[in-house]
Amino acid sequence: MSLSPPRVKADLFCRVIDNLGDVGVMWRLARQLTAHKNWQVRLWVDKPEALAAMQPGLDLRLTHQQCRAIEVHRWTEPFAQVEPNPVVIAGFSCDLPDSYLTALAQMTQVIWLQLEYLSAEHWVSDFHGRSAPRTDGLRPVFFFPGFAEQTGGLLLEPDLHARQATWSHRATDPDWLASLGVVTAPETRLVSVFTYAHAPLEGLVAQMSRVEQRFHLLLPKGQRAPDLSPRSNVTWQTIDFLSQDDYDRLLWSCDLNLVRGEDSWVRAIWATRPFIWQAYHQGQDTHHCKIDAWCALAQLPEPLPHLLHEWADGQITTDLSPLLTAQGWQQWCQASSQLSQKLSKQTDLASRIDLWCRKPPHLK
Ligand code: TRH
Repeated sequence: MSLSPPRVKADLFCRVIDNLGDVGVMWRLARQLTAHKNWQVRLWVDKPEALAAMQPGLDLRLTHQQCRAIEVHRWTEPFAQVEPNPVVIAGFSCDLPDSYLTALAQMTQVIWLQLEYLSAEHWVSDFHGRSAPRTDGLRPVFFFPGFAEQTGGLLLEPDLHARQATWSHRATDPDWLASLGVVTAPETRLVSVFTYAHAPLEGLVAQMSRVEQRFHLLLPKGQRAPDLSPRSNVTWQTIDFLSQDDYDRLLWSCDLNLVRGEDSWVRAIWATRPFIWQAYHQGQDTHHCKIDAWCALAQLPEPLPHLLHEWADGQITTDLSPLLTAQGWQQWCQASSQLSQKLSKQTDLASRIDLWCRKPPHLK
């Protein structure tokens, strides 16, 4: 008989600034801690509407509810009078409510993690785990997800690869794709498209149209459709915005995934298929440093490194066609699969957070 470790009670906070990554990451983390680590999670989210898009069944009329064994609360101001839980995680280092912090400062044993943005840059290893003592005695710890052992790791469910293998074994279920309204001719490469509005989709489609190969693009509702002149070999359609679980299935079912931001990027890595990541555009070329770091780590086949920079900025001149031919494609598939396997070997983010909170290391 295996004994569960003692229950960890935690408050997770999420402000939906823009886009969906904030709540996407925090929901995934909440689910993993609850399902696999014996945590009891209270998730405070200021816009549950964003969560409802990826988690069907959430009732937006309620101020709080149980969903997948997680207590989901609408985070309103002024903040509810609640006794804080002994573990607190601020998603993307969002500010916590003043009244909550006052109550937190009166508790004797508190672990407060500021969960930061994901980046492959080297400095992340140096800053991960550092804390910043405050005048009220609280010591938030900066917890950086990342790709190296000295970071917080990546979100990866322990059973993800097994589920994915079962799925792929069924040759990426045509019935399931048909239930989304997707029916394609044989030998067509399916492409999932989730990019920022300025992604140069037309440029990519123009390159695809020069290859002897059929492509079919799947665009979730809300995604800008490419301005396509009729092409014989490149078609596209809109599909519903999917639940997070179905979005994973979509990534496993497609031959090429266009992803962005943070969470879909990581999911595309686990999907083991070729993908093109669009970094979130930041001022002062910050996103270019992130792309450089990612390309150095991932050892992407040429000409992807250059293309990713252009792709993020919304124009492509790089010729991707060498990777779209049969031989180049094989190379790209192999590189994607190897990368996924390599990164899967690391301890995942939820496990590292769990370990940190159960056995807090000496604070740096
Ligand atoms: O929405 P994003 O652009 O979010 C980004 C990142 O979080 C980035 O780090 C942050 O700085 C910026 O916002 C403000 O992309 P991301 O991170 O991929 O999040 C999208 C979420 O939506 C992810 O959890 C997957 C989910 N999703 C579905 O559940 N179903 C779908 O059909 C699609 C297309 C996405």
